[in-house]
Amino acid sequence: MEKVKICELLERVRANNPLVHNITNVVVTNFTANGLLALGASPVMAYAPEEAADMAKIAGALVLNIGTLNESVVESMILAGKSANEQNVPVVFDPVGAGATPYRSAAAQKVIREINPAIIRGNAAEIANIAGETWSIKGVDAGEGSGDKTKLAISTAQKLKNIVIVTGREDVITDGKTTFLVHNGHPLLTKVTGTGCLLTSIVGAFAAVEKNLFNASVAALSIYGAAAEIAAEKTAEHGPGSFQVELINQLSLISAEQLENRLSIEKL
Ligand code: ATP
Ligand code: TZP
Ligand code: MG
Ligand code: MG
Repeated sequence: MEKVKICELLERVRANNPLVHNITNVVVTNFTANGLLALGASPVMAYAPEEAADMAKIAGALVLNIGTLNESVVESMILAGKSANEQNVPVVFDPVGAGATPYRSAAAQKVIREINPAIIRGNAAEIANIAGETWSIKGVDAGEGSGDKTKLAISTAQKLKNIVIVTGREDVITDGKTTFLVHNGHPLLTKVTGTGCLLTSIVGAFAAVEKNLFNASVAALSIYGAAAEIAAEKTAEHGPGSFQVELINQLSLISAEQLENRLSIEKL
């Protein structure tokens, strides 16, 4: 994928200000809304079963995240997801902590079974769990594991017939046939909670403006990683708190020129 295309998609998000409906977790709600606003998208969080379907059908994308799930949230996800599927609104799913408890794993399976997420984004342990493979997990954080993340992503995409994104030091994006690695990013992203969740919602923002969901995903991950690199450089003398704020700043400020110099993507 050309760097110029990635820059063009960022401009499109900023110009179109797409509505992104998030049913997400209580830890990351504010951070996610501010990150989407900084990027140029328009976030809305709507959880009530009474309105979830109506909100999903007017959104540019629906993002489902099971970070702090309960029965009501799962019910809303299914209602919103079915509505989005009917209206061809792309659904992005973040199976936070799948594999950590049986309840979480079952909820992730239910979402995948009853609705059709176009894109699934998680750490290696979460993706392994939804694919029925084993990987160590501690709460919502991926264990190091010993498997091959690229093979895991490709086999999961082939099995589920959608785009699979496995993040970590390198990010893998695959539809089961074509696979890209994104090398952008910074270790400080692992020291701020919700950076994975925000990334999933940012994938939603790009999916809202680009029909080619594979290109939308590559753009989202590489821009996010590049913004994190700049934020880490600007706050090098400080800690994760300053980095979190600067990441929001850079999502808003990052320019096409900066992206040209930083983007590090690889087609396998
Ligand atoms: P976990 O809870 O296991 O941290 P997560 O859902 O928060 O998972 P991550 O895999 O941490 O998601 O991915 C979030 C962002 O952090 C991605 O942009 C990813 O590229 C980046 N990232 C994660 N680990 C590193 C690392 N060691 N170096 C650089 N970037 C990283
Ligand atoms: N507990 C439940 S959801 C959540 C925590 C700490 C946030 C996880 O965020 P991320 O982006 O997966 O690190
Ligand atoms: Mg994390
Ligand atoms: Mg996560």
